[in-house]
Amino acid sequence: MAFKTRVTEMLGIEHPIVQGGMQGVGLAELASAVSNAGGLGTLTALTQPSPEALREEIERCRSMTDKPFAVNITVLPTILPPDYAGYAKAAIDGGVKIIETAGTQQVREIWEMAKPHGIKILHKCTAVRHALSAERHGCDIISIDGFECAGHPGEDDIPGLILIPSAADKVKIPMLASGGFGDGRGLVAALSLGAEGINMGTRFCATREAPIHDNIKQLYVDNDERGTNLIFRKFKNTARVGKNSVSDKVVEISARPDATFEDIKPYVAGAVGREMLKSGDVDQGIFWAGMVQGLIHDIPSCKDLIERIIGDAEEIVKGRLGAMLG
Ligand code: FMN
Repeated sequence: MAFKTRVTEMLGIEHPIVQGGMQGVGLAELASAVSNAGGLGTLTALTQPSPEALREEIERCRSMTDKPFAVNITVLPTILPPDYAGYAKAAIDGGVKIIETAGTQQVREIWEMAKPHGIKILHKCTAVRHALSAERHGCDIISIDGFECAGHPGEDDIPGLILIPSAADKVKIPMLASGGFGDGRGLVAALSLGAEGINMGTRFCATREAPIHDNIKQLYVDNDERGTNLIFRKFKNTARVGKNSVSDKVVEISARPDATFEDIKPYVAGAVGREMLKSGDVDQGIFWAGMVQGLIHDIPSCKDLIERIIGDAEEIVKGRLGAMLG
């Protein structure tokens, strides 16, 4: 059995389950495993040091799966912006059919580049108004990310239970529910709330194929739903990260009335966080994680995870909910 939605139709995938872009994690090993399991795997462009390296990673992923996969391009405010257009061109030239974008309005330049090539644009955002704006600008699918999510939940603090149906009331193009999803119950809930699939980040980090150290995978299992910290609030660039001694320290420093970004800078370097994913030193730096850690209890293969989610969702719809109807 499979859940057929506009998302599965548009993306040409079997199950309405997407692996969102993940800095340091979205490599060919994970993306191909998710796609081979019938979901949509995603390579993360900026994990590659250059557009040329992304071209090679796309080729590597294609050698590992003949199913569709996406490339995520995340545009964040930064002093020295990466060559976003170069990464977009690498994805287009590489024949990728789906691009996931996230971040500032500058993503529109990527949409303009990709659309003429028939590429489907999946845009991730955290507010209904941003979803409507993306729809107006020709995006194909919205990934709406609730306050529970790992990464950047925005500044409105609206959890998925409200955000997803609020968006579904207004957005006409198909939507993926994102943030806090990790099992079959979540998938059924997302479909009930008006989404046509789910996007998961944290849950896919705790899979066999995630190319990160076993200690970090175990951390996602050991942490419960309280195992995150919100950092960068003060700078209006809120990020939900895993709770450890480093993110605790950042929270502590940020609470000082006179704290500036310079005070926390030594603790939050992205390069150290990426190194931590490889070294397995759980207190080396900052790592991205969502509240869904409270629902993660094992480290399955992507295939077993996706099969379990679909099987459980089916059982809930046909069994538990069906029985309630008598
Ligand atoms: N989202 C992006 O758009 N770009 C990124 O580079 C990115 N890096 C992430 C790295 C990690 C390790 C994790 C866990 C998430 C990251 N995200 C990024 C967010 C995910 O794509 C996804 O939106 C989010 O994890 C959904 O919430 P969940 O973790 O509760 O499933």
